[in-house]
Amino acid sequence: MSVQADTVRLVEEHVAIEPPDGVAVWDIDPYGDEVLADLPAYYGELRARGGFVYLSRYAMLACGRYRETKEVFSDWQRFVSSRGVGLTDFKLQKPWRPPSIILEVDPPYHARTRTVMTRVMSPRAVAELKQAFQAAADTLVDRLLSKGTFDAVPDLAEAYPTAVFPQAVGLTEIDTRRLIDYGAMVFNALGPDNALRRKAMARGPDVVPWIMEQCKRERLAPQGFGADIYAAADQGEITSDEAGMLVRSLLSAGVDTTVTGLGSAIWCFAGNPAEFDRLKANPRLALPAFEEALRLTSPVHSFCRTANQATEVNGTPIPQDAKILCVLGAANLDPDQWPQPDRFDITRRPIGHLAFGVGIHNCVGQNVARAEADALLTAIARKVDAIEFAGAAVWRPGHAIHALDSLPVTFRAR
Ligand code: OVM
Repeated sequence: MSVQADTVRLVEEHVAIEPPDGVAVWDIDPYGDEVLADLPAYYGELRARGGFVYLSRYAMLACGRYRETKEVFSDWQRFVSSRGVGLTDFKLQKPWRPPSIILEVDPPYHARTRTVMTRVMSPRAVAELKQAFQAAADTLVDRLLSKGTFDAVPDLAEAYPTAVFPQAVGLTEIDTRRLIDYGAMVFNALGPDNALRRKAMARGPDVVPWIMEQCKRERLAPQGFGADIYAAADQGEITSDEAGMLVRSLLSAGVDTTVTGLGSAIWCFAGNPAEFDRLKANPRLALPAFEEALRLTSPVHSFCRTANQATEVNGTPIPQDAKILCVLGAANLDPDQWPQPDRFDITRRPIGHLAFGVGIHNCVGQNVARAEADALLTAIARKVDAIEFAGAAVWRPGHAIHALDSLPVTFRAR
């Protein structure tokens, strides 16, 4: 009886579709504790069931094979973002916050905001931050070496991006906890209204007003991504309200994601000491190693799209209005795309991985993320002789983020 009531409530937030012909029906909850506790196992089962599966609990589709996931993500005309990239269809239900004006919009409007953000975080703009990023990485790694054993989630993965990214944005008040908790809200809000989402959202009254305040022009330093965004408003490219919303996007997408990617990269090296030896022998592998860690661990494991028309993908009919859960983490481990997909190989150079997405909405901050990873992994390659597990790594359930909760490690000095 409660199952029935629950099912009805869950599909209220988007259009309930019928299972298309030939698509396997799967009665799991992809946002349930068991699935989120072991994502790689779920990825394999999802791919094995077909190019698409019908999730009966949510009356929606999911895909996890590389080919289909890439096709859905690549076509913004058929698979729109303006109806939300989580479970909620913004056509049917009001989102929890005003929609992002870059992520949750379609062309032609999207091009206006995207152009500004692409320029603000261009390779040239990011190159100017390299020295500061490297100095902060060197300092942090020295501090961690003097500790020896530490939890790499708070002490490294959270500590590094929160030491460099808020400064790069130009925040004048830095509150690590609120920045991280806002990310948890934004990403967990993409899933259903379950205990996990409610726990993240409970931080809202404290965190949201603080975030919105930091997006104001008068709060931002005269130099940084924030100031550069407001300069675009001065040029008449966007309005100053839009500038504030784009700063909000930086704070939504720029912290949790990099925290997660860097923590997972350390996990990859702790579990693959021979690959760490290769990095030490050639610190220029820092960036290719980070790409491979992204492919292997997919910090953003899933995002949705909504079919704006009836269509077909690789022979599967897709009904109009279908929500599609695109499981990027599964596509990044698809054995039809990646030889020995579960192997961490820092010279693989995994071109085409979907960890930054693909298509017009692909990560606009990826140059910043890579610069952070390059600085940190280069410092580690130069200064650390060995990375060893000092306890069990624990993963944290997330509706869209696949992150470590705890990673006890020991750094041995070179
Ligand atoms: C945003 C944004 C962008 C990318 C990811 C994200 C859901 C949010 O513009 O607010 O996380």
